[in-house]
Amino acid sequence: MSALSDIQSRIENGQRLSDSDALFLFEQTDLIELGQLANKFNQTKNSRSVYYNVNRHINPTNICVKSCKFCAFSRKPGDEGAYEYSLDEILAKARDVASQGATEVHIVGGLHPRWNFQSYLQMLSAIKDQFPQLHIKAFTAVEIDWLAAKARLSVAEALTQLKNAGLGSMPGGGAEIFHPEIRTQICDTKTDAERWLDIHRTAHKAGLKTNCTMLYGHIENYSHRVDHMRRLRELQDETGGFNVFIPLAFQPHDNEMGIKRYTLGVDDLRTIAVSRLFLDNFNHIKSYWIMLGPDIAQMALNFGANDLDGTVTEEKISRMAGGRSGMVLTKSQIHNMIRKANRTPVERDTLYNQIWHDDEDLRRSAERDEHRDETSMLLYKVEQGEALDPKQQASVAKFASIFELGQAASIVKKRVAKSPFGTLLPSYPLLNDGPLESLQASVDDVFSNSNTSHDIDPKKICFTLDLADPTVDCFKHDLDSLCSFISGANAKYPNIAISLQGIKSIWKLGQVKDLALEEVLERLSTSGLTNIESSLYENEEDLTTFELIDFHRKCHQVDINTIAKIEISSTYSGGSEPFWDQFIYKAGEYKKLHQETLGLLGLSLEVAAGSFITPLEFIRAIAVLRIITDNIEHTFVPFTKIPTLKAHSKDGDIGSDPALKLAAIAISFGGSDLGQIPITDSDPNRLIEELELSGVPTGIRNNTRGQSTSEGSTGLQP
Ligand code: V47
Ligand code: SF4
Repeated sequence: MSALSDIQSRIENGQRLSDSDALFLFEQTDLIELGQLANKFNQTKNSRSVYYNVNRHINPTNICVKSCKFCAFSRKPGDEGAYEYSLDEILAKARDVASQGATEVHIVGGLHPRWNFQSYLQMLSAIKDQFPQLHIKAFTAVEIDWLAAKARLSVAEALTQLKNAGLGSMPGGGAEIFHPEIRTQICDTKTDAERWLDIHRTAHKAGLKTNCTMLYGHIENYSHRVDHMRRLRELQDETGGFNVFIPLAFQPHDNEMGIKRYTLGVDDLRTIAVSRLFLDNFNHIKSYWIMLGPDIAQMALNFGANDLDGTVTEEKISRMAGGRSGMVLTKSQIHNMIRKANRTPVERDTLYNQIWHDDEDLRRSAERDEHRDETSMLLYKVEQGEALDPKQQASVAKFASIFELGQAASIVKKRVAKSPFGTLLPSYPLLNDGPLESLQASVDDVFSNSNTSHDIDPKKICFTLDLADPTVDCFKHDLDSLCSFISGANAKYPNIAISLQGIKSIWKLGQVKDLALEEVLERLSTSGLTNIESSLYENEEDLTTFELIDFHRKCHQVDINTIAKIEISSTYSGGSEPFWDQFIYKAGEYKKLHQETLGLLGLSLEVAAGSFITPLEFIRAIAVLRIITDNIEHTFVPFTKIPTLKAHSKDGDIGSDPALKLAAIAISFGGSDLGQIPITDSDPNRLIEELELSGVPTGIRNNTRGQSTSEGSTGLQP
């Protein structure tokens, strides 16, 4: 029995995981297998429900006597940016949120040197008096420790007084990483692990429920995370007082540790999944969208998390540390995220009592479950090499578990893609609206390496000429110049890879000269062109599927390979399903074309303009496409077109691009190629590093002359 199936059978028998099991899950388990286990375990506890609440965070002050090294939020009195709200300001925020139907205020802040215990009691009782409907979840164990010490009270006495003034429960902050090896390095003067746990023990004994957190993704390793979670599990065994566990993804701006990297998306999902399996005595695992970003937070709902926190207005702690999420999600945005993860939204209060759910959602969930046996059986057939008919394809697209889809897609990918890698292609966009000579000069520049902004072997670069790029003008109406540029470049640099992009534009090239498309393509082929792709700028919707397929067929007939774009669409209304039937039809047509011509290098998945497709649906579409087109080598997932939910990124920092978190996941679920990475405005090495750290072997596609074999997994060094 493999180590994983041993763990699986122990989980099924209700046995608890050991520290070494958890380490194994972190370090050695395939992402899909781990997710599947955690998802199943979560569903035994919470069925399909995903909880959220309507709340507001209030951070009354950022003035703090401590100087935790990871903290970008705190200021010393008088520092620029230091603030403290008056009681009236706090009440105004509470009023605002109460009027919007919130059920909770979440209050945490710095350890203010001058605020005394009485002022905290006053804050609680004023809020409770004016807004009795609000549950007050306030003050981390670190704040309680500080307040009690200042008031010369025992923790138990301080908690009793705070509870009497209106405290309803305690949030989970301040836990960071318990292990002294790490704690002494990141927050050495803060309440230590034993005391943090003891304060929560005391709160539980006083009848207060509390939450708990773990700050990960800085200098800790997996065994520190496991140690942290084991201590929480032990206390939960003792008291049962924890509501929920919340892994907090480290936000890397302005910290004293010199860390600049955001957590990896794959690591976020692993952490959620392992915590779900290891913390068997916790009912709830929170996918905190403020720190994960809404994209990963939504994915996490299939990896063991069953709570999205809340609508959260004005959260400053992660925001000041580079948190990329907008600070507010509306109720309907939260509903959409949950529904599009095939889950049922349930509004809860702080203590997880249900406030609202929709019977229609429950009905839809039950309907999905009814199809599960059928879709498992269908995907088993796919794994065995059988093709499904379109009706069966639609059934798996709509109802199969994302993990079974991903597993089947990975098996198909292994069978068809010549290399096991996730590949990408450094590209040099030829942007030129001047004379032909200057375009040739920019190719010369790259080959002579006089352009020093990259260190990539020019033979590995694909020169892209996108006829639909609005900034490129030179060849739009001039087939002769285009052909002479291509043949000139080929003569000078044998086997140079030129990718001509823009199907509608190539079509038009012929029309302005009254040439048949066949003739245009013949001339391009004769000049040495081997590769045509869809343009990222071009929306192909005014060409019919028949016309598009015919275009590709004609290219293949003159020995030009193509990459076709396939779009997944939906109406722009949150709850609606993607239009799977259309997608499946188009994918099937491309499959037939490739059977006939063998000319497709791959299909490139994109979201149609005006559609609302969430990352989970996009990942589903990757797997569906991989399964249907099981005769075509690549499923391209162009990195620059991965859809992300509304999220902010800090200017110019590729590390904060939410798509980076999704790239490795896309490859794990059947994508085989991340498309072209323009070396002029991003750094392909950064993406490769990200993928490799995520455990996805990655290579550069060797695209000289359109061949799509990839090589090596060692980045871009020649
Ligand atoms: O204790 C500080 C963390 C915590 C950073 O109980 C950082 O429902 C990431 O505890 N990157 C406060 N994290 C937030 C917190 C919390 C949040 C949401 C819900 C609940 C709950 C609790 O934030 C701190 C610290 O661990 N933190 N700086 C940072 N740069
Ligand atoms: Fe102060 Fe909390 Fe920041 Fe530490 S993490 S410096 S205790 S506000």
